[in-house]
Amino acid sequence: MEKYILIIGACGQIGTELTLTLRERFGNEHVVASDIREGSESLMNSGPFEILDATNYDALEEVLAYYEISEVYLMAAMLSATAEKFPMRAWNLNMNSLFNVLNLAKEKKIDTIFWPSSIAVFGPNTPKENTPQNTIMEPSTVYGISKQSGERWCEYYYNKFGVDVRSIRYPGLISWKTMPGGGTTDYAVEIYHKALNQGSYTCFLKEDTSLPMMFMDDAIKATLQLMEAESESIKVRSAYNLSSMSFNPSEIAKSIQNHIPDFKIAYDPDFRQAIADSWPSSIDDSEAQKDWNWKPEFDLDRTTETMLENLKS
Ligand code: AKB
Repeated sequence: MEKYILIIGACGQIGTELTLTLRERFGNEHVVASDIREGSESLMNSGPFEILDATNYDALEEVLAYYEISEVYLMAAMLSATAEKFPMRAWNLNMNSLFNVLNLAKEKKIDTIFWPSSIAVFGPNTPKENTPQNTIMEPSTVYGISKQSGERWCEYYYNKFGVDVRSIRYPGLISWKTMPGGGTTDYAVEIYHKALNQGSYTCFLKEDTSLPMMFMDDAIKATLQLMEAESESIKVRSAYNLSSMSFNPSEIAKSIQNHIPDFKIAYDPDFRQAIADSWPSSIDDSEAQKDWNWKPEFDLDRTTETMLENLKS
């Protein structure tokens, strides 16, 4: 049977690339993009689009019925830096949108859900290096608290109601098609834009702050691999650890200097430093490797090459 897919938050950093990839794979008409605002031309012109607020249960139910949707990717969220400024708005968006899709799946109006978690579920008491799948999780940020609660609810809906919900703890994501917005790892995208446009960048994190990161192509590949895996092989119903590389601002600057020798970086840490300090610096993703054969393809230098090449053109 042909399936119809809904992407919520389709105009964001992950949503845009996910929508375009799913449209290539399943056909444009089979992938409905939705967001609270319109997105890039390539997204708007390649298939159906709906203005949709994911916290509005009735509106969501209507879109599901109209397009006969069976699979939902809920990518709408307020990220770590913005969530610290608007805690209640972040909680409302991040939790109520999730409850809406979980409850609609419980009512059998959705078959499968993808919901993104984050390395932000970990906190200052979590082991920092090679952070295991199961460990101390005491997030100290608004965003992290919402993601950790979300993970608990996903696992609960799976165990209690058989809802087929799947999730990944994304690291910081690096992409050239759409800018990220409101995250702590956003510096690793901004730096490429500034390197090309201005030849210099002032980083809001300290030079030795190492964080787990991933190039977008790997993140999309992982997401589709998880969604295509047989239900029985998915042993983790909270969210999977996922890893490809870790680096700090001085290391990404050096990687850029291999292509733009005059590139200069300065450091002026702000409130985002405390968020970054509370997160792991590297992640153990052996469960994802074991359960659905996860293997990344992009390291820092390949990421730098691809980012500079695409942003230049
Ligand atoms: C953020 O920085 O808030 C996000 C994340 C790590 O989930 N990119």
